[in-house]
Amino acid sequence: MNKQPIKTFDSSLFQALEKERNRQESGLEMIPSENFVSLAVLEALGSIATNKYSEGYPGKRYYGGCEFIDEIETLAIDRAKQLFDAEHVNVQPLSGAPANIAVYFGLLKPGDTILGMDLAHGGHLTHGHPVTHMTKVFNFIRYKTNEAGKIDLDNLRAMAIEHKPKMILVGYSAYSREIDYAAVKSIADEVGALTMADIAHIAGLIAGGEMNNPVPLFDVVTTTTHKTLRGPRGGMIMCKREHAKAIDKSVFPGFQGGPHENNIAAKAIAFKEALEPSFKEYAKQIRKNAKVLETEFTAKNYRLMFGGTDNHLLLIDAVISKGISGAEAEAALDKAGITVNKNMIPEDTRSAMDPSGIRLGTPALTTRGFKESEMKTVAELIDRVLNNSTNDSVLSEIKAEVKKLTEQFPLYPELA
Ligand code: DSN
Repeated sequence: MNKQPIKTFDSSLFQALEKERNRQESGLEMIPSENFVSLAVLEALGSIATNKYSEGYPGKRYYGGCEFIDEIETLAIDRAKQLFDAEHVNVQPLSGAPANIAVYFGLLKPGDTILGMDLAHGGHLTHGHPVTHMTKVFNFIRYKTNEAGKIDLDNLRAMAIEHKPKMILVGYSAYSREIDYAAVKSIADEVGALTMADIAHIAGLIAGGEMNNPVPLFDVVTTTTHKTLRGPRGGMIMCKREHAKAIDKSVFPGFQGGPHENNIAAKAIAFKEALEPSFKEYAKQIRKNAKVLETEFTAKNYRLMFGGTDNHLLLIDAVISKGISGAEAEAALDKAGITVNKNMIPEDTRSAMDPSGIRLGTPALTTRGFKESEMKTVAELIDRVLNNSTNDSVLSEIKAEVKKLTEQFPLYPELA
């Protein structure tokens, strides 16, 4: 077995990792689905739990030697149940897309209709975008936000009555408003549909008590664990007891093989962190920081989709706001050390690779320690970038300012 650390064993990989560490340390990370995990989460990810095969579930494995792996997985499950008030939890999904696919196959039959939100209106690829394989198996009908940027519940009800879905799916990737789960549940009950929420983006805000929790109400709720929840890259399914067997069978053996137990160990750590009182403060601050951006960009006459934000993210029309495309805005911000992603906006007339919008969020900067005053500075920096998107010397100057700002909030001094 190799006994050398990465640094001496593989200088090519070491240098690439160091460059990425420096990028994370010296830039403003504003992709709303990204975050920075604790050293304990990193430690669990790099632990010996990666060595073990453990197909099955705690107490019912297909391999020997799983008694301690069972302890690890049970800790993750119990903590997730406590965090979200869940009846049943499966922590094995490798990420959000596999979690969603496992739910579709676990609770539905091929050909069944699913009512999900359109991608350009804030939905997710796995909620029925035609480029995904799942649309060959299930009949996805996609609803949209209205002109006011809200989910029109009357229209959702009319669509549910017309299409008779077996499942109504809420929970979004670029939608910035709260969701009325009770109203959706009542529409689903009226047409005999199951309810599913994909809370990947807002799981940390729900765990921190900052947003409505669909888990006690809905049939099934999926999430990733690496966004606002601030855990390792991975997925999770929470459901009512009556669906537990179908969901577990669908994840394994239906869809996946051996679970990644190092990852599940890291989920257990992240859930313990999310149960600490300080996590509530973090969740509150994420929203306060997003509100500062909303206020600052509104004052600068930006076009904010959905009229602003209730959560951690903003979707901005870069074309109307600044006369440049989302891709141009993303590229200019990148040159200045500010990372966001280009994004479609509702009724976008441009393509997915060169859409009209940019999506930005506050979780990673909040983890870093940014509060309201720093967010005001961040809004100023972004505005200057977008006003000078083709002026490389101004963008370099801003990059230097970004670096100075980040130096006041070191991320992983222990790893330097
Ligand atoms: N890629 C994630 C996001 O950025 O929202 C969703 O899968």
